Amino acid sequence: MKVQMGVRELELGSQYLGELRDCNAIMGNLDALRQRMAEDGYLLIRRFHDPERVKAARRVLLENLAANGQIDTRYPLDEGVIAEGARGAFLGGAKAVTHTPEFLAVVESPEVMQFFTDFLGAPAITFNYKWLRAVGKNEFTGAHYDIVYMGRGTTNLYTVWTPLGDVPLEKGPLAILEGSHRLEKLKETYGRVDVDRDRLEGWFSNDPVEMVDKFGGRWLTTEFEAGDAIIFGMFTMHGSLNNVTNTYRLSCDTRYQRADEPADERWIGENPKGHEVLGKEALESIQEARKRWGV
Ligand SMILES: O=C(O)CCC(=O)C(=O)O
Repeated sequence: MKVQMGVRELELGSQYLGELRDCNAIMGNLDALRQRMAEDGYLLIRRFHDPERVKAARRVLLENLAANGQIDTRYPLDEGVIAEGARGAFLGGAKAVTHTPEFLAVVESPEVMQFFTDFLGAPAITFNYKWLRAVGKNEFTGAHYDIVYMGRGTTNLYTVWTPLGDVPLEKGPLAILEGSHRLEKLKETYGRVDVDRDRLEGWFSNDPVEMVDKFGGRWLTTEFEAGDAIIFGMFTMHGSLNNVTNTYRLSCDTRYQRADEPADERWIGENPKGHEVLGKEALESIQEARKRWGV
């Protein structure tokens, strides 16, 4: 099967694209989970969340998109069909959606918080700011490390990527570059960036083939169902396949860390201030920076 990722078409099962493996068989074994995270740079957990709660959060988001004229109302709302001429929406920090009981019941559920308290070995907190995405047709996320967006506190910080509904390959699920959390030169260069301080765009590449040819490994992805989630660290290179459908790919990404470690001040508190520069000013192109770093 062929899929689109950034500027390339890739064949699933080729040297460029394989399948993520889930860790459900070792759930409950903390040592094994920590070892798996160290080895793979991610944990794919099927039914991490209650699927019914995910569906309720999905509905809240779809109602918000419909109220903004972004849904084609000739189809059932749950299908999330994109209105003529509408594009994707980034609703990061939009508390009217991200702080509804339905949404918080997924990303701040007692089960999720307990998972991180156990995994991290101390009481866990989550950033107040939540990243929420309705990805439109032919849209995708370029390859990046999350540290460049949220590296002012502890690096012992984890992302949970939660699809809000089923995300088959054609809807543009998340993809991870195998072994990228061990690429020391990349971590020492690109991995030291703070997009706001350095006024640098955050995506490292739109070209998944270039990344594999240069750094090795394969891109790994899978079909997600409502309730599934993938957890990864700050130095795991990831992006998404392209959404090639007429329906939105809905997902959120949220962050978790130990309460007793410093947190990036842009993302916590009652009204997190968010990025200082990204999205507000022209930034240096990553191509220039990559030449300087030699990566
Ligand atoms: O959902 C996406 O397209 C990107 C998500 C992402 O970059 C993240 O979870 O850190």
